[in-house]
Amino acid sequence: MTDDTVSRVWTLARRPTGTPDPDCFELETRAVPTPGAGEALVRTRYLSVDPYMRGRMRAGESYAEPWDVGAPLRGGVVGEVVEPNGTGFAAGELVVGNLTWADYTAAPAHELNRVAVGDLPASTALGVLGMPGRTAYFGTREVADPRPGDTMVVSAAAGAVGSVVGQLASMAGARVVGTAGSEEKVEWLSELGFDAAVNYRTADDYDAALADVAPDGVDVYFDNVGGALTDAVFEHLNTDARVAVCGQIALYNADDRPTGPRKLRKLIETRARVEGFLVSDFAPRFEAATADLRRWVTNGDLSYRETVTDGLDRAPEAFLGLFEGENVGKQVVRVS
Ligand code: NAP
Ligand code: FER
Repeated sequence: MTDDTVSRVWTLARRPTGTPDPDCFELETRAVPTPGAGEALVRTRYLSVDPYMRGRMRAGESYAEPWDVGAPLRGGVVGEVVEPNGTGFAAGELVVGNLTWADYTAAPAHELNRVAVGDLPASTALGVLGMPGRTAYFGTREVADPRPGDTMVVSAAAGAVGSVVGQLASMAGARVVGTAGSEEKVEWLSELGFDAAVNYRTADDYDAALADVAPDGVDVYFDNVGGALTDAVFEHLNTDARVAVCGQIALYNADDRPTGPRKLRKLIETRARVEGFLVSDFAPRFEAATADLRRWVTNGDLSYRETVTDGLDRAPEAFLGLFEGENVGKQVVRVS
């Protein structure tokens, strides 16, 4: 049982250089916040940890506002309204919002949405029915655009975004190849209906591994990873290939942009189109995307997994594990 008069809250102790470690985080005990006018008090059930948060640890990130040193960390939270305070929510109602890494957050009504997961677990509002699911939905359908007969490669394919991308690309009729960092993940990808999968950690030659799983070349690449793996995929792009740049997690801990042989010449030869995107670009259509995803999960067309770490005290550990590939599917922290 947690004490209901105090709220544990994680703050940023210092900005990291290179790979962050647990010393970057500090767990403080504060009074439970008093909601102001128009604010509800929310008790955290699940907290999301996501790769983009590495950008928030850095000063001056472009699309993710930096966290301030000494201030509470923020992130996706599913929680229970304990004091509605005139916001229109009911006590006990489950809401989702960008709240704090804490037991309790006071938040204005416009920053909270009712959890709309139907009969599915509330945690899915942070995963397959949340930001990562929507990233997969729009990134696949609007940016990558796989078509019947295409070969599509998905990197970090056993993660929250990648696992959904691969299944949506299969639904669109593409032949789907995933890359992931363990045998357990490769096996799961085959259960999800991926046509082939590569364990990039044990492949000593990415080029040969790709030639093996994509002998007719790559028509679509959904990139979550960047770095050497992406360099290798570029060499296999077909004429008129599409590359959706979703994430570059292999580079998030690098203080300097790594340089090396550049692969852009391949884009001239193939007339490939490379397009970055942010899930937030599609915000006006989030509700429709969530409704589609929920229907597909409910009727069995879309599978998902979650890696649940127990306890707010372990949130930094769960976050740092993303960079070691410790999660299968969506990584969440169960707080209460
Ligand atoms: P995730 O895939 O569930 O977790 C991250 C995974 O990345 C790990 O499990 C690990 O799996 C892999 N990884 C970590 N370090 C790596 C490295 N050095 N080289 C290769 N693989 C590495 O995370 P997610 O939330 O679904 O996010 C996936 C990507 O999408 C991230 O790059 C994220 O920034 C991006 N994203 C973008 C948007 C957008 O709007 N553009 C929105 C959400 C997420 P392995 O075991 O396979 O290594
Ligand atoms: C958002 C736009 C992008 C967002 C997350 C991202 C939480 C993630 C980007 C990345 O992981 O690279 O509005 O909301």
